[in-house]
Amino acid sequence: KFHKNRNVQIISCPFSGGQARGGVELGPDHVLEHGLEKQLESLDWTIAPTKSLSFPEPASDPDEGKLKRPNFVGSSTKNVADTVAAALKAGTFPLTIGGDHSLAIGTVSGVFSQHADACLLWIDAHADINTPQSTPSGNIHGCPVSFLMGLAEPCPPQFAWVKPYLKSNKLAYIGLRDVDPGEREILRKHNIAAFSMHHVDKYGIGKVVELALERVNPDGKSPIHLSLDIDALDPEHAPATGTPVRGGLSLREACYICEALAETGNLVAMDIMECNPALGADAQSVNATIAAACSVVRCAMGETLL
Ligand code: 6HN
Ligand code: MN
Ligand code: MN
Ligand code: MN
Repeated sequence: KFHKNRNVQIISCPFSGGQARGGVELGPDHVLEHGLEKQLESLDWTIAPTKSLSFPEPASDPDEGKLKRPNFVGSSTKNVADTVAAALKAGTFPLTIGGDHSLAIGTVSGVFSQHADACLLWIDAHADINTPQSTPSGNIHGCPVSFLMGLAEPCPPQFAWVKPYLKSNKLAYIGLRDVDPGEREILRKHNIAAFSMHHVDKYGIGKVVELALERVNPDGKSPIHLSLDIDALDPEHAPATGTPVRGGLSLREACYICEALAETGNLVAMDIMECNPALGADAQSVNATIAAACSVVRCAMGETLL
């Protein structure tokens, strides 16, 4: 058994305030209705009663510069941070189901508050590292990493609680293929380990994970947080998501990443984000997306390790 800790705390986060497309708040219920809890139980995990967070909308939420719904995202992610931190303190593995990827401001803050030496693997078509200045859309799900690194200067007041825990040498990306010009500059300036689909093709997924871990966890001792945006997968496998980009990871490549991280024995938390059951052409594409999300989670939780 690669996971020493086999107590999981599922945290359901029906939140869509970090972007404009309705429906992503339905993601957690669909994933749970797909039977994820039972599936994890059959992998020998003890399941704490699932925590379902609710996210009250503020009465007023004017834009903060370009940022949309800053009050809503700021207060919601603080709630998530506290919940993830409490789950770790209780000795459980926080598995957070989104909801949009702005939630990771909370999940990563919660993990680093308990594991200052952690590293972060961000599996996504996008880098989500826009600053309040560089964001082309104003959607905060495109910005979480910049807040976590303290790159937002000045920091919007709604995110003043976010500590800049994340250092550039503790972050690696896999799956990138839609990176904005301002984001490219940031990745380069901070020398962040960024493995795009080009690298996956060039080296193969096995080597890419090895290279990524060498960069962020050279001594193999850091706790690992995996934040997985379902749009990292090719839309063939995960069409029901808000910002799909063609040319993505195969289902097996995504599963491989999760397995390889599980295999380290150092995985302490996971996010599965951006499933939007209101999108996708038909019921079958929604079902495929939810099934893919459950698959990658099971792989991270040790399903395919013997
Ligand atoms: N996600 N880079 C674009 C933006 O609006 O900043 C897209 C972000 C997508 C965010 O996939 O979690
Ligand atoms: Mn994405
Ligand atoms: Mn784009
Ligand atoms: Mn994302």
